[in-house]
Order: sequence, then C-alpha cells, then structure tokens
Amino acid sequence: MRAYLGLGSNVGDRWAHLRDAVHSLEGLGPVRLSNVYETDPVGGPPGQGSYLNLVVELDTDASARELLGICHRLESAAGRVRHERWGPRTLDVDILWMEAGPVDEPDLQVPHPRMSERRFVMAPLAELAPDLVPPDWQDRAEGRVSVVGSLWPSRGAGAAPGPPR
Ligand code: A4P
Ligand code: MG
Repeated sequence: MRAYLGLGSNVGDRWAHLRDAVHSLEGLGPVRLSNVYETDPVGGPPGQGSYLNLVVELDTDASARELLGICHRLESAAGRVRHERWGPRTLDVDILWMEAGPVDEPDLQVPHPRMSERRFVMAPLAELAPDLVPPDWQDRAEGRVSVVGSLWPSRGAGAAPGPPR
C-alpha cells in the first residue's frame, strides 16, 4: 500500500542526510522520489538555516506504528539531537499519509496534521500524488520553496546531487 514520508534537513551535510535516508528506505521496497527543494524554515527559532526537503513514496505493508519506528531510526542514524520543537535538525522524517487509513493517537497522527499549511510538503507531494493535494494548496500553504536537484537515481554512480533529470 502507498505511504508518503516527508524528509527535511537543515544541519550539516544536508544532501548526505537525505541520500542516506533514501538508501535505507529503498531497502524496504520500491520507492518514488520527488525533486529536492530548498525551502525557507517554517516556525522555530529565528536565524536557522534553510532546509532541503523531499517526499518519498513507499509501497509497504508496514503499520503506521512500524513506520514511525523506521522514521525515528533514520533520524537517529543521522545523529539527530532534539533541542526544541521546530528547531534545526540533521534529519526530520514525518509520515504524511498512508493508504492504510488515518491514525489519531497522542503520539501519532496520520495524515500529518500540519501538512496542508506547508509548501515544503505540498510542492514535493504534488509531484508524486496530485490526488492527495487540494487544488488551492498554493493559496493555503506558506514558505518559499524552489527545486534544487534530485536524488534520482540514488544508487551507485551518479548519485551526487544535481539538476533535476
Ligand atoms: N508524531 C505525530 N504524528 C507524526 C507523524 N505523522 N509523523 C510525533 C512523524 N511523527 C509524528 O516530532 C515530535 C513527535 O511527533 C514524534 O516523536 C512523533 O511521536 P519531532 O520530529 O521530534 O519534532 P518536530 O519535528 O520539531 O515537531 P513536529 O511537530 O513534528 O514538527 P513538524 O510539524 O514536523 O515541523 N521548515 C522547513 N522549511 N522544512 C522542514 O522540514 N520542519 C519542521 C518540523 C518545521 N519547519 C520546517 C520543517
Ligand atoms: Mg517531525
């Protein structure tokens, strides 16, 4: 079943953090990738650096709870330390939407409750899943975003960041 993850990084080697996470996700099954976007930080402390963001489509039988565990493992592997909400991070991995259906628990909400307000989520998600994006999302979402490259193909030679293919 389809599931969408939102990945973001604004500390350290941002391309490497995203590439490593995508490599790990490829180990779970087939993936599709959006372009990578450079995005203005939304919320959080003033002065934090811009993010690189992308969305990954998975084809998976994992439950939402299992997927959350995978998100946390990927964040730990990138050396993420939690200081403050919406603060700078080596890697953030959020579950955006799952075909398996919604989840509403204290520590896990799917679809992600803030995704439609955020251009750094909606722009890459619109590439992969136009069916999940309301037609007026550009009017509702905040934050400047621009395509800066692609991780596709992410395997082997040619995996370095570059212009969209
Ligand atoms: N959690 C609940 N639902 C989910 C979900 N669907 N996916 C819980 C993942 N986690 C979910 O997250 C806190 C807890 O949320 C998790 O432990 C999990 O149990 P966190 O990653 O520790 O903290 P956070 O990311 O600072 O908080 P939050 O509320 O998840 O933030 P957001 O809304 O994800 O925003 N600006 C740009 N340009 N790009 C970004 O990527 N990211 C954020 C984070 C803010 N501004 C940004 C970006
Ligand atoms: Mg998060």
